[in-house]
Amino acid sequence: MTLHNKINKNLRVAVCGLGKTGISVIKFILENKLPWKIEAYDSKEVVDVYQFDNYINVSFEGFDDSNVLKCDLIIVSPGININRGVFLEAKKNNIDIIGDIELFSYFTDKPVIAITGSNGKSTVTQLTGDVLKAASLKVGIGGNIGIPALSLLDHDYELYVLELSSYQLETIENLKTKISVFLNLSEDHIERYASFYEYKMAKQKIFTKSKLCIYNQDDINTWPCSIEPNQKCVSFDKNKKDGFHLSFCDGNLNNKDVSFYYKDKFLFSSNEIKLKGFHNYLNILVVLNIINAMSVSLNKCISTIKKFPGLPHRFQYIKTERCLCINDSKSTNAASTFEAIKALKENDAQLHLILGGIYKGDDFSQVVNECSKEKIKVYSFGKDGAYFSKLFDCTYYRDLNALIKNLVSIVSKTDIILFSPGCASFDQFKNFEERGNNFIELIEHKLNFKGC
Ligand code: UMA
Ligand code: ADP
Repeated sequence: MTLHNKINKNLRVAVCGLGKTGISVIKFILENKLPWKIEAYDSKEVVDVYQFDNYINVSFEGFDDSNVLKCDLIIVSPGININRGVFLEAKKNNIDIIGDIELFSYFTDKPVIAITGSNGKSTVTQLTGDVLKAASLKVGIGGNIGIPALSLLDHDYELYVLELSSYQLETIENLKTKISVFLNLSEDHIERYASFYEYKMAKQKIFTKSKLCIYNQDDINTWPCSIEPNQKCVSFDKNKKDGFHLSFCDGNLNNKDVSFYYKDKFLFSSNEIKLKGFHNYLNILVVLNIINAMSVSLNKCISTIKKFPGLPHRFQYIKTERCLCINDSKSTNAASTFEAIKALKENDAQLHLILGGIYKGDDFSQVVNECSKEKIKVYSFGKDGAYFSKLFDCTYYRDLNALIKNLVSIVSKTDIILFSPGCASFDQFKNFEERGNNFIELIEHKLNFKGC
């Protein structure tokens, strides 16, 4: 009997990990009165779980607990690696291990649009949700973007747009999607995957049961690896003249004036939109392809695209009296820092790049190359700042405060400060949001803030 057919049975269920995901799983099971006996596990105390005290058993001793192996089903949070310890043992014993997205899939028959990739997921997820809302659809937006998918099921949505990480995709089997998008693939999460191939194959799972698979023509790793005859595939491609594409003034890829076309019909130009940077033009091409597949009015959607300011901490422009600053705190890998630099290339301004934090082991050689070619001044900070100081031959500061204090005395009005750390933030901050807000606060104080 498949797990999907067992959900109405009396199951003993272990919920492993009690962050946002685990809490949403427990809430969902209790609110929907599934006849399951819940045991909740985490490796540290989580006070949020006490709200369910009367209904579940809780342990904060980690997962290597013989009780986990006595369960019929294990529901893991995305941050937990299922290729070690008790989970390997559970697999040997044929105990089902799923995540919240798989559970979500059992309880909805509404269309799902799923987005994955190494970079750009949140931007594309949010913009897709926003344009479909503008087309009068009731859309639930969630997943890795920060709203657990199960929590969306309480609402009366007619469609879901989910951002899915490779961690979440590892544990899906049944999820059927109307559209799945694989944006791009670059080295990331090296600590979790034995190889780049393993990381790629986790992401490829997004296409398994998708009616329409959208992939990146310029990134072979995103091309669907195995497709059934009933599945359709469409690529997004800046040069796709028989679909949505970009046209560059003088044919120059880095030209500021970029036009969006559908076949030979002009749609809008980059001067009319708020999102900046070539990577964001690609993100918009993806959204246009989704709109087309959903058969909703292109005109209504285009006005939403034009107004979309982008998400905070993603290549976010901040104007100060002293110079332009860009908060790209969500950049946690080399690929996103590289895109940010590329996006600013056409400016003749002196660029000051700030990077550092916890280095995740990915390849920064392209960034190093670009910085030396473009005469970009680099400054590093944080736990692995000393490593970057050697790599870029640049000055290292222990923290952002000291770094900005020094930078203030150097920058002139035409310069640009780019805060694109390329690293995880947990050495000195709770998350990338706190890191970005700290950057904004510092420049607000020291450079006279004028607005975003
Ligand atoms: N835990 C353990 N042992 C472990 C790992 C975790 O006990 O080995 C416990 C922690 O003590 C904590 C809980 O598990 O109490 C946290 O679980 P989690 O790390 O899965 O985090 P959640 O709060 O459930 O948030 C998750 C996603 N986190 C991760 O994938 C790491 C969130 O993405 C997501 O927004 C949320 O579900 C809702 O879907 C964050 C993220 O960093 C933003 N994602 C990665 C990324 O974008 O690069 C993939
Ligand atoms: P994700 O959810 O995949 O982390 P975000 O939209 O939050 O993606 O953006 C994360 C980082 O990647 C930011 O620094 C942003 O400027 C950059 N970025 C956004 N879109 C792309 C893209 N298509 N290619 C490369 N980098 C991108």
